[in-house]
Amino acid sequence: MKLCRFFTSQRENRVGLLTAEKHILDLSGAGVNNLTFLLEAENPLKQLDGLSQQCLARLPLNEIQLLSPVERQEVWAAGVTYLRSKKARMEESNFSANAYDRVYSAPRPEIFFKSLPEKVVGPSEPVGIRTDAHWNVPEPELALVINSRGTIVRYTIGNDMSSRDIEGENLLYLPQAKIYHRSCAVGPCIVVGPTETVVRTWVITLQIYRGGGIIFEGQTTLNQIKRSFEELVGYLYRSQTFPHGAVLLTGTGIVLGDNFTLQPDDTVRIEVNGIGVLENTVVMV
Ligand code: DO4
Ligand code: MG
Repeated sequence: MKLCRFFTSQRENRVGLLTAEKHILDLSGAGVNNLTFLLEAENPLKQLDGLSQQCLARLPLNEIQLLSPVERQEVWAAGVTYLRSKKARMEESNFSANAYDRVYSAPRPEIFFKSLPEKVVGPSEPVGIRTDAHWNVPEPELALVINSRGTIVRYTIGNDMSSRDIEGENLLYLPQAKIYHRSCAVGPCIVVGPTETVVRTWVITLQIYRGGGIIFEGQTTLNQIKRSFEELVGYLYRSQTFPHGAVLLTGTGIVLGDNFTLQPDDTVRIEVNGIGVLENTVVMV
C-alpha cells in the first residue's frame, strides 16, 4: 500500500493511495484528510485495506501534485551506518576520522536532527546547495516513518543533502553542513506493509543528470545497513517524545567521487525499487 499527500488541480491538500494503475485514490471521500491519523492507527495496514475497497474518486497522476508525506513529524537522520560511508568520512577529514571510525562500531549510533516538518522539500520541488560551500552532495537514504508509540509504520525515501567540505573541516560544523534551506527532501509516498526482511532485499539507486545527460549513477542494497531498524529507532526514542511521530533517515551507502559536486539545475533522482522515485532539481540557496 502506497500512501501519499497531494494537491488537487485546485490546490486542495489531500491524502490518497497510489494504485497499481498509477491513479490516486482520493481518501477525502472516506473522511480521511490527515496522514498522521492513519499512521497512528492501531493497524494502519488493515485500515488502508478497508479504505482501498471503498468506492472513491480516482485521479490520474498527471492531474495532481505529490507533496512530501510529512505533516508534523520532525525529521532526524542516522549516520555512518554503512561501511562505505564510514570510509568516505574518514578520508574526508584527518581531524574527525577517529570519531567516524568509533561511531561505526560503538553501541550508540550517530543520530542527528535534520529538519522541521514544514521545511521538508517534496517530490519535484528543488533541493538546495549552500552558497558558502564548494563540495555539495546528495545522500540517498531509506527513511523510516515512525508513529508516536515508536512503531515503524513503514518506509519512504529521503535525501540528506550535505556540504562535505564544511562537515570535513570540523565535526562541530555538522549542523551547518546538514541543516540549511532545502537540505532535506522526503517522498514520494509511504509504503505500508513490507517487513524489514523484505525491505533489506531492496536496492537504492542514485542518478544525477546535468545538461540532459547522466553524470553519475550508483546503487547499493539496503541490506548493507549495519544496524537493525529497531535499534536505530530505539536510540531515537530514548528519553525523547514525538507526539506526532518522526521520520528517521537511515544513512547513506552511496558515496560520490571526491571531485564531484552538485551544480544548480542538476537533477537528483533516487529510486528504491519497493517504494518509487524521489526526484528534485538543485538550486543555490
Ligand atoms: O557524520 C556525518 C554524517 C553521516 C551521514 O549523514 C550518513 O552516513 O548518511
Ligand atoms: Mg546522511
